[in-house]
Amino acid sequence: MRWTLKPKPQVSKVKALKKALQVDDIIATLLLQRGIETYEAAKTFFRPSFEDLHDPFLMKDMDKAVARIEQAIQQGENILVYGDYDVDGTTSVALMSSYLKTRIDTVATYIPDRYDEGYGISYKGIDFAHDNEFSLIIALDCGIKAIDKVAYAKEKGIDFIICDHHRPGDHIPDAVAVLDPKQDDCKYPFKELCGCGVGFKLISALASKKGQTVEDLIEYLDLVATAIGADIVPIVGENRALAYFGLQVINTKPRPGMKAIIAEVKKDELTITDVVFIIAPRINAAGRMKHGNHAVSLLTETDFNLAAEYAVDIDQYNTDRKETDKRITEEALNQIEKNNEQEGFTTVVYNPDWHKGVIGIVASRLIETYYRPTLVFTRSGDKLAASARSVSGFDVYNALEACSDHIEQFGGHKYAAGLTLLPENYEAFKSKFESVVKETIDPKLLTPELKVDLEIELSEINDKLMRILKQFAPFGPGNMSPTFMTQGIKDTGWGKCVGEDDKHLRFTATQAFNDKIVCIGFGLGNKINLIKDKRPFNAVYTIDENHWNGNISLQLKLKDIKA
Ligand SMILES: [Mn+2]
Repeated sequence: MRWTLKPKPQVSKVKALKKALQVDDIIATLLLQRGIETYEAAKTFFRPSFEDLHDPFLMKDMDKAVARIEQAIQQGENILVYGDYDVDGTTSVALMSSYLKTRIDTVATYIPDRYDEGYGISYKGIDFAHDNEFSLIIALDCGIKAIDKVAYAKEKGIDFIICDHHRPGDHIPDAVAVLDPKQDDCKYPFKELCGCGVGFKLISALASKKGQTVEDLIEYLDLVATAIGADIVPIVGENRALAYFGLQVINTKPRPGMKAIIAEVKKDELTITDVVFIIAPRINAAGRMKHGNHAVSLLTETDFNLAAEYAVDIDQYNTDRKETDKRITEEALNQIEKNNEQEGFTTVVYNPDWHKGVIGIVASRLIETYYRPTLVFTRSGDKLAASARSVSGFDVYNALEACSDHIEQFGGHKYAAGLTLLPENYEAFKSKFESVVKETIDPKLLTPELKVDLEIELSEINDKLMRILKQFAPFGPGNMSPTFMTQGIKDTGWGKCVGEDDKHLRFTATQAFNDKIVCIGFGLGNKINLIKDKRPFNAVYTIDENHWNGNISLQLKLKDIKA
């Protein structure tokens, strides 16, 4: 791993912030690195408030969206809430449909089938709407590129409202309203909402017309926080407040479906990391292994006993998903070896039989072995479909755009995208993608980077520091858990490998005479030689609390060590 120390802020700025906040160098530095320079900014950071949320009507087309929905409610129209099958999509649909049902009965939901219909708005979905006399479709977490489909719906007399956060193409669909803060001409002050976040802005706008405030919509924030975690959007600005209050809902008063998912988790307080690793994979498993409708049913169920039954099914889908992605990852790794493709700038693998629901997860797993932009293809009807994942700092969406001659359709973000192409174009695409990445990637991006906020001494670690660091949460992109580096650490002599296959490393570290602290290094068992014989080494870590037998002690969670 490549350790990079973040630049230190100007000394004068550190001094000023220390004085304004009455904090020490470490805290002032960490805050400045996160762009927090004043007392006011620090107050917003440490005390998230509903006042941090922007007026929803600053978003382009919000007034049109609200007017059209109010009209539908007044005239008793049938409204179809349509969303993607992943966590962001299904939470968005759960949020929008349950809010609308407080206003009107004639609301239904539609999640496309991942295999039969694929990503985004489908003709089948529009035909369903037409056959069942829906006159308004609200699309969430998809739709920004659905120009033909929105036109098709219009011919059939069906209006569209689009709530999306994916990057727009050159043209936008001819919908009644297109809410997507990533449009260049949308002046909304925060561009990094997830799809569910855009949906939340829409229900906030609708509620405000009824004299309600955001505080009246708190019950929906467990969904928004889950989508923020799952969609890996930056947890800064408005997302920080939404995630903060959403976690409070998850931890105190989650909706029955959410409560059913976390019933078995033995933890006092769930964090965004828990949302990402416990809640999100289960919700996602429905769309991957069965159908996204099951996730919506779970998240909108008001009866806990029924929700608990749904949760059992969802848990089974998740177990199936785990087995499937493990097997396919092994097959993909074998394919890379067999074809002698360990070198090069990209990983591109294909097998017609691979399960389409897990190819994105497999792409992420392959990056753990071969750290480079990765595409995993499978067959989808008479085309090939792929999930793309990238390495930190490299924009895979742009790379795909440069290969668009060989591609039928593509869409997504900087680090994750999807595409389809014709089987006869696969080889040409594969070599083009390799050459595009080779020409455009900065070679240093091909070694994983470990970003370090600050170098400190072990003697500077204490309960007071930990108390303040905890208030930096919720953590996520844009506000990662503070990561420190200390040089010249030694093991006190009892360091050992622990866990299955001696995978992990555990020892007590000391730097000077009295500063002893327990260290745990997950996956670092193979580095035991570095700490033997009390040789000095350097470590990168986060500071963590260890709860044991009612006692709380500090420990270092190691990310890497070097001689
Ligand atoms: Mn999304």
